[in-house]
Amino acid sequence: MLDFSRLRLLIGNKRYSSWSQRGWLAAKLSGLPFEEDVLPMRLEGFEDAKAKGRLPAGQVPVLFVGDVMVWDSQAILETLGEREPARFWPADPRARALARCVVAEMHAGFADLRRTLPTIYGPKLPTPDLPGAVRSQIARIEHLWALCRAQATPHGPFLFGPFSAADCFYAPVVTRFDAYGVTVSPETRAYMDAVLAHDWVRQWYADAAAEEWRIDDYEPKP
Ligand SMILES: N[C@@H](CCC(=O)N[C@@H](CS)C(=O)NCC(=O)O)C(=O)O
Repeated sequence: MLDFSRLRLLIGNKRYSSWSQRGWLAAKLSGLPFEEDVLPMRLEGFEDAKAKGRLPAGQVPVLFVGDVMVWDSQAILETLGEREPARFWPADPRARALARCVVAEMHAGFADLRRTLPTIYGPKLPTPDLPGAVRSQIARIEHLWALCRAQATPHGPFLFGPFSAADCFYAPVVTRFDAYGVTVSPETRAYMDAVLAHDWVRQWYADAAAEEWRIDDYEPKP
């Protein structure tokens, strides 16, 4: 048995860490109380956590469920989702299979997009030149979101209706599209606006804005 009464989430800087945001949104979605430790990347606390074995893959996020370590965003989603399946996954088995596919595709893919539009929560940036591979990945994501919306319940504006596991994984894509002013369809924009207006996403931006750490390599170049 896992002790879900003792949850501690280790994450990176909210300004820069999209994988942390996925784990954190999953923790919020669980509805369970959790403690969060922000370990600023490239600074002593992060290195110290690595040295002490608290970041087994050298990366964030890591969720401690009691004394059990879960060290990857998708594993965190699955672990919390086992405890609260109705909050995480659609009730309909076809929609649920699709939700698992889109989460897995996000976790495993879209490397060109992630490289070309690096995560940053706060500034609005000019749209860079988008290579063909990135444009294809954006089109693929818009297609996936449309597939999900076609199977969504009427109970909400998110991928499957209410905010769920799939939204935890695509919120950091929404925020990227928004930060870099990526041109999208009106349906995509409506989904993005719903995500950006969600309380947890707004809280993430507010927390990111309050951070003082800056990593030059991750800041936009003039
Ligand atoms: N596959 C991992 C990826 C985690 C990841 O890349 N985390 C980045 C932050 S967003 C990290 O910890 N980087 C550590 C570093 O750059 O030192 C997951 O899904 O959790």
